[in-house]
Amino acid sequence: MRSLASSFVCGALATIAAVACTPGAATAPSNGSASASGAVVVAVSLIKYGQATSSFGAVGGYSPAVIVVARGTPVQFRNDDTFAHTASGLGSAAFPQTNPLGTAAQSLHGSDVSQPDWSTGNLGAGALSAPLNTSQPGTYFFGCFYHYPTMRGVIVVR
Ligand SMILES: [Cu+2]
Repeated sequence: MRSLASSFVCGALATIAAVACTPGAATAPSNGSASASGAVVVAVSLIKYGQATSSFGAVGGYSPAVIVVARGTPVQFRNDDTFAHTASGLGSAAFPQTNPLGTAAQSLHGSDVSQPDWSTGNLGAGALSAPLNTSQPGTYFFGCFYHYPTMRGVIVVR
């Protein structure tokens, strides 16, 4: 079980490395944090990462949109668009039909995905979010304040 989770994380990191090497990609975040040690970085783009199906329903706007991590692995979000997004916890056990996020999601809230109201806050072009902890195993639904339900995904902490 542990090795399965580890290989998934390594695969995800390899994907991220490939994206980071894309010519013309933003090299420095315009705000936000440095990469945390061992963090899984989720790429964010309404344009690049289209709708996909998952066992949780439609997802999109994040790559990967279903993020599976071993407990304790930090997760960060990097905006690959030229306009703002957020990644914000929905605090629900499934995707709501309409956007439940209030304007509070536009500012940084919480530090762990197990907190129901966590949010990266506004991520400008190229910005990297503060690292979020994954201290509790569970399934955490999240979305973008501006673009839900088009932009949404799931963090699975094992
Ligand atoms: Cu968005």
